[in-house]
Amino acid sequence: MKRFMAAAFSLILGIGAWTACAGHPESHMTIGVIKEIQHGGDTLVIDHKSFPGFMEGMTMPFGLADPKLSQGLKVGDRVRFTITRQGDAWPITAIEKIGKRPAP
Ligand SMILES: [Cu+2]
Repeated sequence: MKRFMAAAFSLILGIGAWTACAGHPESHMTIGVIKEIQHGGDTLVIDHKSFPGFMEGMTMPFGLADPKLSQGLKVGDRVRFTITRQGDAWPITAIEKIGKRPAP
C-alpha cells in the first residue's frame, strides 16, 4: 500500500510538472501607459499596474516577442498587454491600445 501511494504521488507530481511545462505557457496580463519606446520599437518602457500574484505595479522596460507588436503604438498610449515566459525572459506577446485617458 505504501509503495502504491508513493507511485501515485510521484505520478501526480509528474503530471503537474508536465502541465506547467507543456500544457500552459506561463502568462500574465495587466494594463499600463507607454512611457518610452526604445531601440526603434524593440523595447517598451511601461508604467504598469500589478500583474496579480506575479509583480507589483512599476515602470520598467519590456522586450517584445515580435517587433511588429509595437507598430502603431506611441508614448502616452494606454495599453492592455500580456507577458509570457520564454526561458528566463518575459517578453510582451500581446498588446492593444485601450484609450487615451490616463490609467486609473
Ligand atoms: Cu514590473
